[in-house]
Amino acid sequence: MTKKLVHCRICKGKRLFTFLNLGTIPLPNGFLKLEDLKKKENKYPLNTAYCMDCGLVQLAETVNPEAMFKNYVYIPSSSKTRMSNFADIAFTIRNRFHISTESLVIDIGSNDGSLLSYFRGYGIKTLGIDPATNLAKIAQLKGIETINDYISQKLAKKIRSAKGTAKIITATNVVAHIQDLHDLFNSIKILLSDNGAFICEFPYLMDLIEKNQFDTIYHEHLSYFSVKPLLNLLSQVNLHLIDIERTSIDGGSLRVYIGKKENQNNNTINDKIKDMIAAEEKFGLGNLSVLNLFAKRIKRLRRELKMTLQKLKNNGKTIAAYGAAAKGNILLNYCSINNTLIDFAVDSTPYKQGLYTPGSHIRIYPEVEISKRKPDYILLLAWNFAKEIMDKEKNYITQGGKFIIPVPSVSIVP
Ligand code: JHZ
Repeated sequence: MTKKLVHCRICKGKRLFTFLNLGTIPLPNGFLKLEDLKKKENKYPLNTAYCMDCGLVQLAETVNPEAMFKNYVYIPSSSKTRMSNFADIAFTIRNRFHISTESLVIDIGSNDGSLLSYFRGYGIKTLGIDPATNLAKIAQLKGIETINDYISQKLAKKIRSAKGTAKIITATNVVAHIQDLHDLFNSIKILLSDNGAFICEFPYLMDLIEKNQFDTIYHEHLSYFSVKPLLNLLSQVNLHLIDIERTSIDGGSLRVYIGKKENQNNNTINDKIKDMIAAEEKFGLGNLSVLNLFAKRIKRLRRELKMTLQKLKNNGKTIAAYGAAAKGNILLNYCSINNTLIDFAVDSTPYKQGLYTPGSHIRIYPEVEISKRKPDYILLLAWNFAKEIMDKEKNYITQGGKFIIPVPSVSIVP
C-alpha cells in the first residue's frame, strides 16, 4: 500500500538524499477500537528525503490516500487556538481582498467546515471539498455545502461550470498532503478568478528543523516546504506569489498568498522573498550537514525522552499523555513509548475518546480524566498548543502537576 518515490514531487529530479528514517510506524490517525488491539496493525515506512536539485524535503514513500483520508478523526474545533487562527484567516482575507457577499470562497480539505463557517458568518458564499465522508456529512449538517471528494482538475472543471470561478480558495494544512502538486495547482488555476487569491498555510521547514519538530513528519505530510522550492513550483505552473508570511500556528508555519497575475506590489514582495531565501540559506536548509545534524539531534531526543519517562516510572510516578495528536503518535512510536510507560491519554476530540493510540495502545479519555486521576506527570503530545492546554490545566499545575514537553528538547515545567 505504499509507493516508493522515484522523482521529486516538484522538479522531477531523481537525486533524492534520504537523511532521516523514523522507522516503520502505523498511520498517525489510525486509532484503534478495543477489539482491534489483538489484530496485527499495518505499519508504513517513514523516510524523509531532500531533493538535491530543487531543495524540497519530502517523504520517500506515499501511502494510498484512501487509507488515510476517507474516514478522518481529526477536527480543527478541538482547539481554540486553531479556531482563532481560522477566524484570523477569514478576517484578513475578507479585508485584504475586498470580498463581497457575491464572491465564492472554496476551501480545499474543508474538514468539518470550521474555516468556511467564519466566511459564512460574513454572509459570503462558500463551498467545501473534502475526501473524508464522515466529516463532509458533519459540514453539510452545519449548512456548509461540501463535495465529498479529492481536489482534481476534473472536479475543478465540474465546479467551475456549475458555480463559476472562486474569488478565494483556501487550503490550511492540505497542500503538504497532496501527492500530485502540479495537478493541485492546475486545479487552482481552473477554479480561481483572474483577480482572486489562493491562500494556503502549512508548517515551515525552517521551524521544523530548527525546533526539532520531527513528529510533524508523518505519512499524511508528503512535502515539507521552504520558500525556494515553493517558488520553483509556482513558476512551473505559472502562478505568482502575492505575499508570504510566517505565522506561529503549529510551531511555525508559512501563510502563502498566490494569484494568477504578477504582483503589482512587486518590489516589496520581491525584497521579502529575497530576505526569506537569504535566511534559509544562512540557516543552511540546502546543506546536507544541517539535515544530518537534525537527524542526529532527533536520535538524541528519543534517548532522552525515553530515559526521562522510564526513570519517572521506575520511581512509581503516574504519567498521562495530553492530546492524541497525529504527531503524538509518531513521537510515541518512534521513541518506543507505549502503555507500559503512559497510563492513559486525554483528548478533547469526541471521535478519539474511547479509542486507543495506534502502535502504543494507550486508551484515550476526555480531558476531565486529568482532574479525576491527577497523574504526577503529563507528556504534552500537542506541544503546539502548550499555552492553551496549560492555561486550561492551571488547577493541575497549582496542585503540583508537571508537564513534560518533548520538543525542541525534553523539558519539565513548571
Ligand atoms: P493537532 C492534524 O495533526 C492532522 P495533529 C493534519 N494532518 C494536520 O496537518 C494538522 O492537524 C494541522 C487535542 N487537544 O491539531 C486535539 C486537546 O485534547 O496538533 C487534537 O487531537 N485539548 C490535518 O493531530 C490534538 O490535541 C486541547 O486543549 O498533529 C492536537 O492535534 C487542545 C488545544 C488540543 O494536530
